[in-house]
Amino acid sequence: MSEAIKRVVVTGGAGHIAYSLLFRIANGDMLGKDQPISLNILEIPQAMSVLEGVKMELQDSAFPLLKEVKIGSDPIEIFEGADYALMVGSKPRGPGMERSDLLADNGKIFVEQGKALDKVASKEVIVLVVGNPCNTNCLICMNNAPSIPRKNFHAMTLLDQNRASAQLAQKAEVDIEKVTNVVIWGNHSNTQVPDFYHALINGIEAPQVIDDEKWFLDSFLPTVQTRGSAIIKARGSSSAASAANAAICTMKSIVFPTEEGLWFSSAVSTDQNPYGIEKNLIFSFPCFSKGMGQYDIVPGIEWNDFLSEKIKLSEKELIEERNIVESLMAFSK
Ligand code: NAX
Repeated sequence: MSEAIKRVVVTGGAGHIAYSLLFRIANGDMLGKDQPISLNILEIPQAMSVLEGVKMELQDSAFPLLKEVKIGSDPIEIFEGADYALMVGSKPRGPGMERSDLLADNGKIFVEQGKALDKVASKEVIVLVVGNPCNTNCLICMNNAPSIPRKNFHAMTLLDQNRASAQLAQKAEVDIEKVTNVVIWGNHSNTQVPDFYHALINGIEAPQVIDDEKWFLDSFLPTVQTRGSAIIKARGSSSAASAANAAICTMKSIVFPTEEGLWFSSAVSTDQNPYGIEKNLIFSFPCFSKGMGQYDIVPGIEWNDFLSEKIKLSEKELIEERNIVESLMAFSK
């Protein structure tokens, strides 16, 4: 028997990440090769002509799983019946723009889109926010969609996890699959904490395999934390294909069960977190999925003094971001 069609929303459909993302979703890389889908793609009116071109290319790819492509600039129309929403669209930081201006500007997008999800999406919709500052955008979106379970909101930190895994694999000269259990704690920003202490290489803790503390502190950490800027410097625009890949891997990790003993990083609601992080934030933790979007934060990972101190700094940054956008949310502290 064929599966019912799932409705996948992608915002920012004329942008760089979407151009890598849409074709892979349509090919079945995200929800599986037996899951027919329809794509609902949102853009601002000024970018609709580009999006028309993307739609034509999606049609010309003749993907067997792609049953319908709908494009538009009205979130209410595009989010109707959404089962999965990948929120990529946002404004880039312009010249002379402060981080607080970016937070406020993009925050407004996530007020409108959160309300639209609340009104017309499936009540089981799984939402992944990619557009930056993704943790706080996701917090705004979640707080403007009170009829959707707060657990269904994620912000993307799996690209950071993949970047960290790649650094470890290169240093240890092992295949990338031999690196597991990397956690990104906190914010998707320079304060993120890529946890090498609990990362495993061939099942052994990374510091036992790479006996070089100086490398971890002086090379590994800053490389992962500033990888986004390094890519902008090298290619003149920000990570796109690797970000699209991480978005697909994140949704897959949420939708399909996690292998016993493994975990994936995702920034999720702190409402019931086992690490004492302040409530009403979107914070990256190790997560374990039981399938169909049902996941838990993996408890019991011990923090040494170094991790504790860094994780608290990232929490502080997220509280500061929340303070800036407080007026965009109707939630009680
Ligand atoms: P682009 O500028 O190429 O594309 C963004 C698109 O969003 C544009 O086409 C724009 O018209 C559209 N857009 C703006 N406002 C919109 C709205 N209200 N509704 C719908 N669409 C809207 O950026 P791209 O390289 O695709 O990056 C998209 C976002 O991902 C950026 O915010 C970027 O910072 C963020 N990233 C997040 C990453 C993460 O790991 N979480 C990594 C990659 C990337 O930096």
